[in-house]
Amino acid sequence: MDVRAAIATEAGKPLEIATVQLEGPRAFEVLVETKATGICHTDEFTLSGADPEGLFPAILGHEGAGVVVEVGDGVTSVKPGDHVIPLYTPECRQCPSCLSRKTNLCTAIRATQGQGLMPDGTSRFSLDGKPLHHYMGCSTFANFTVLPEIALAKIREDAPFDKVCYIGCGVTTGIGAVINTAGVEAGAKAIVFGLGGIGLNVIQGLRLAGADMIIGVDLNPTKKEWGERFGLTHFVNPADLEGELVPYLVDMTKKGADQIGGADYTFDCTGNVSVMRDALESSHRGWGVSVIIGVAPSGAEIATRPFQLVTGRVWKGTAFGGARGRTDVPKIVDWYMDGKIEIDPMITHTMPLQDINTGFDLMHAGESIRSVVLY
Ligand code: NAD
Ligand code: AHE
Ligand code: ZN
Repeated sequence: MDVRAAIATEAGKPLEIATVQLEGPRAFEVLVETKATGICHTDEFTLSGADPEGLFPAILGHEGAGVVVEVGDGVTSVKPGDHVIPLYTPECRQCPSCLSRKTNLCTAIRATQGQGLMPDGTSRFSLDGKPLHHYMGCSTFANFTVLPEIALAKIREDAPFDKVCYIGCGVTTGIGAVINTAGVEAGAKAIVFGLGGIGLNVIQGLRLAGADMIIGVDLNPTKKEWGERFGLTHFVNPADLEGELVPYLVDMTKKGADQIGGADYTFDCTGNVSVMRDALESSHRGWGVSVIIGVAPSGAEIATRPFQLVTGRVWKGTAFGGARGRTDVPKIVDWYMDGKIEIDPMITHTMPLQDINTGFDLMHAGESIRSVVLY
């Protein structure tokens, strides 16, 4: 069938809107009509050429919501008409990783997903007979897409696509990093570096967990007000400081008898490796946990003095907030529908597919939190 898509033709070039061909679903695959998709910084990361796994030409997009149109042989968990959120971290419930109960990183189809292919090693998308790569197993920058059954979370039908698409990445990543990865307890002190589409969700996750002190760090001064809308208690712009950032943050967290200072939990939501170091080193001696969420460019490496870890700080990372998508995503949709978490104010811009490059421009300019493409 013919579908409308935004094609990443090569690194650093704007997406090209075109009609491309999409084959129907094969066994254990599902054809989905995409109704809405967010634009995440990771789409920009891959489009920029910084992603070591980046492939071109490809149809990017991994933060969508839509409706099942057709299912392939053997599909049992969804049927035409079901509302779904595509999962870049699938949940097969059978692979060693899923069975371990220690990680959400299902390995059932990771190898082919990283090659921009469906699990049978082929692509469903093509243009003039030449294959186009899938992206993160989702390719939501097309009005129809094909996914493996294990990469779809079935959600309630009254949830609005234009809002819950954000649960496909940003919301789940931010809130999940707090709840699943860090395990933040009530009364904790936390620092969030980078208050964008992910960092604001970390902040609302911290509020949900009952954190007492939530410090936000961002170079963009407009992010102070943004953070405060979701529970930020203090804001620091490193550009306004005369001295070093880490001692300044450690000082802020000193309280009463605890004159060592440092946050119980810190989160990197920038993808900048020197920020990751600051995040680790501003966590508390003896027990601080620092969670890396941001993705860093090809070749980048993190560094710190081993002494930072010897003295009890823990460096962790998280993908998709540690969430098991088919199990957890429908619950997060319920949290949104029940008013436990906010999404609407973070969706600052919407646009038709035709204008998707404007969404990337707004991100570069620091003007959007989330842009959502409506089909
Ligand atoms: P965004 O562009 O919306 O926000 C980034 C924020 O970081 C901006 O507010 C920016 O001003 C701030 N920032 C940049 N450099 C900074 C610095 N040196 N110090 C302080 N603040 C700085 O991006 P986003 O969508 O929120 O994504 C954030 C990161 O998380 C990206 O690297 C993205 O690829 C990654 N990500 C990871 C996962 C995961 O599963 N691990 C999921 C989604 C996104
Ligand atoms: N391909 C990159 C890494 C990109 C990355 O870390 N992706 C995250 C999701 S970011 C969503 O916005 C992820 O889930 N990683 C785990 C996985 O299996 O891909 C690189 O550096 O190679
Ligand atoms: Zn994302």
